[in-house]
Order: sequence, then C-alpha cells, then structure tokens
Amino acid sequence: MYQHLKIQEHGNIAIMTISAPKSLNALNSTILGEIDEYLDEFEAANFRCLIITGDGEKSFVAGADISEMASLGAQQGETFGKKGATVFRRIETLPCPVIAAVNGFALGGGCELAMACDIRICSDNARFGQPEVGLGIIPGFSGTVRLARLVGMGIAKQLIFSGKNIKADEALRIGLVNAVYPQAELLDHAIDIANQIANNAPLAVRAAKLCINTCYDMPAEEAIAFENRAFGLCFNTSDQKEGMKAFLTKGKYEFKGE
Ligand code: CO8
Repeated sequence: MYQHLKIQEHGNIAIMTISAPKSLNALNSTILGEIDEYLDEFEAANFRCLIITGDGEKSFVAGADISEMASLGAQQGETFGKKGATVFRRIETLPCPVIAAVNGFALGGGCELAMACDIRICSDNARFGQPEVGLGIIPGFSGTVRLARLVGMGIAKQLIFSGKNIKADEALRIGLVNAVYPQAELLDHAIDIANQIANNAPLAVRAAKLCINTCYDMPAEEAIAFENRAFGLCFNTSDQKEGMKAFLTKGKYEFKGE
C-alpha cells in the first residue's frame, strides 16, 4: 500500500516504520507525502499512541534526501522545507502522543523528525546531529526552532553551528532523549510506553498534550487559565465519572475515550 512505510497496528497503538534502505531512510517528497497520508488514516482510526521508527538496525532517518535537494533553487528549497515542516508540525500537534524510537542515525531531517515527536527514546548505537551547515544549508524542517527549545540555546547553537554528531549517551545527558536501550530492546520499550499511555483516559491524555504544547509559550497567567479550562472540561467525560467511581469502589474500569 505504501512504498516507504511499514505499518503495524496493535489494539490502540500503531507503529510507523520509515523504510528506504538504499538511503538509510532519508526523507524525500514521496516519503513525506506518505507520512501525511498515513496520518489521515491514523487520526480517523482513533488510535491512542503512535510510534515512529526507522527500518533496519543502522538508521532512524539519515536526513532529508540530499539527492533530491542538490539541484533545488531558492523557491524550490523553501517549498521542500515547508513540506517537511508542515508534516512535522502535524506530528507535533497530533491529538494523541507520538513516540520516536530512534534506532540509529537521526541526522538533519531525522533529528528534526524525532524532535517533532512528544517522547524520544533511542538505541545505544543512535547518533544525533544537525549537519546541514556542512552542506551549505540550515536545518529546514524546524530544527533551529525545536532544538533550542528542547536542549537550550547554547547547546543547540553549538550542535547546529558545528554540525557535529553526538552519541546516544550525550543525547541523554543534554535531554534530547529520555532513555537509551540496547538496539534489540528499543521497540519493546517504545511499545511499553505506548501501552502505558493507551491504558489511560484518552481524552485526558489528549487534553494534557494540548495544554503542554499550547501553554509552553504563553505568559503564565494565560497558561494557567488555559489549563484550568481544560481541567474543567475533563469533568464532562464519562471516563472521569467511571474512572473515579472505580477508584473509590476499588473496581476496574477500562477507559473508553468518552
Ligand atoms: N540523503 C540521500 N542519501 C543518503 C543520505 C541522505 N541524507 N544519507 C545516506 N544516504 C545514502 C548514501 O548516499 C549511500 O548511498 P550509496 O550506497 O548509493 O552510496 C547510502 O545512503 C549509505 O550511506 P553511506 O555509505 O554514507 O553510509 P555510512 O555508514 O558510511 O555513513 C552516514 C552513514 C554518516 C549517515 C552518512 O550516510 C551521512 O553522512 N549521510 C548524510 C547525513 C546528512 O548530512 N543528513 C542531513 C541531510 S540535510 C537535511 O536533513 C536537511 C533537512 C531540512 C531540509 C530543508 C529543505 C530545503
């Protein structure tokens, strides 16, 4: 169905594996289009968590496809950048959480894809970096925006200006990833986290994601008011009623997303 995506769907969670083995899963326009298309399907099916990973044991995504970019002019470069940035923003603002299981190289657009996800974990062979200035360009899929927000301006500037790659333990130290696992265990850990998320009240998880994303850049007073409204709306859901009743009666309740 998809040329470059392998999709696995288990219960309430889905795994999207980017697969372009000849270029270490580099992102070209076709792959970006396929990701966008799958996100339509994913949203319509009401899953509770998405995992994104790369095919093989060497690379998550080795960047945007350099062979597609090599001959672009300024206008075409801007259009290509916008295409990637739009898909990545869609991932970031997807109603439910997205986990990046970074199984190797996450360079350029690959690091930017991981940063658009809510949670990043990686294998011990992972390498992160924004090598674009070594190719005469800058991070164009929102890397200058998200890296500084995730790891702070000083470290982001050093990584982007130097173009230097960092190993998994350094990515952990600077807070770019939440945890590092042996390659063979990475996906199982991602699935565990996804299941923990999927077992919680889906509307509450979505509201929490919306609050964290929306409130991050707001002045504190506005942010607190935004969270307060979202908190109040949780009490309109039957999951809140049934979830609290189950707690108080020591019963069991499976959240329905209602
Ligand atoms: N694009 C296209 N092909 C790639 C890419 C890529 N990003 N990365 C690897 N490949 C290809 C190689 O060309 C090679 O192909 P072939 O076998 O035909 O020669 C194949 O994948 C295997 O790669 P290597 O032989 O180089 O494997 P190594 O193990 O020696 O090295 C590396 C692995 C270190 C990952 C190396 O391939 C590398 O440095 N790749 C490029 C990494 C990079 O610079 N990424 C950033 C690209 S720029 C970017 O992402 C900008 C995003 C914003 C775009 C904005 C739009 C304007």
